[in-house]
Amino acid sequence: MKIGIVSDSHGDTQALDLMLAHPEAQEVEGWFFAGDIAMDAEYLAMVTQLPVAKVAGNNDWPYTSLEDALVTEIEGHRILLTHGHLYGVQFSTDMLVQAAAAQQADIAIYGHTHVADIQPGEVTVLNPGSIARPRDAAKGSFMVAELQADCEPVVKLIRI
Ligand SMILES: [Mn+2]
Repeated sequence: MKIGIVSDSHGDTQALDLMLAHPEAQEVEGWFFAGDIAMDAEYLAMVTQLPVAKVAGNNDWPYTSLEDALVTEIEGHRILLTHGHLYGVQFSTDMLVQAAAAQQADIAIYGHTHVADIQPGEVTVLNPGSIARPRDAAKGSFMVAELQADCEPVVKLIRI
């Protein structure tokens, strides 16, 4: 199953539209939205009619009902989704990896830094970068990950 991973759109639904128009986005069966801002995750769910897992970012404080972290199981993988600001990801992903391991998750998805990151390992750490306000390139980015049981995820970073 292919999942889409996106973060930090910060209200720029045009960037989400550009992402959805990308051929790589066509095969996605569900989206993971790593926060900032929650309304954009709702927009994504509305226009795609697909399930969208979402968590609160540091700019999502009005959405008090949103979780800071979520664990989802897909194809034998356990995925921890969190924005990352509560795990010090500006400095290191060590705390995030520890949190994922504590939840028996083998994949950790975060955002917040607006810098794409792929770290293979016992816990595969993924940050799709920001779709709207990238700090690592001129163009925004998202990810598509193919998940199969008993296989490492196959991850593509895509710029819009
Ligand atoms: Mn943030």
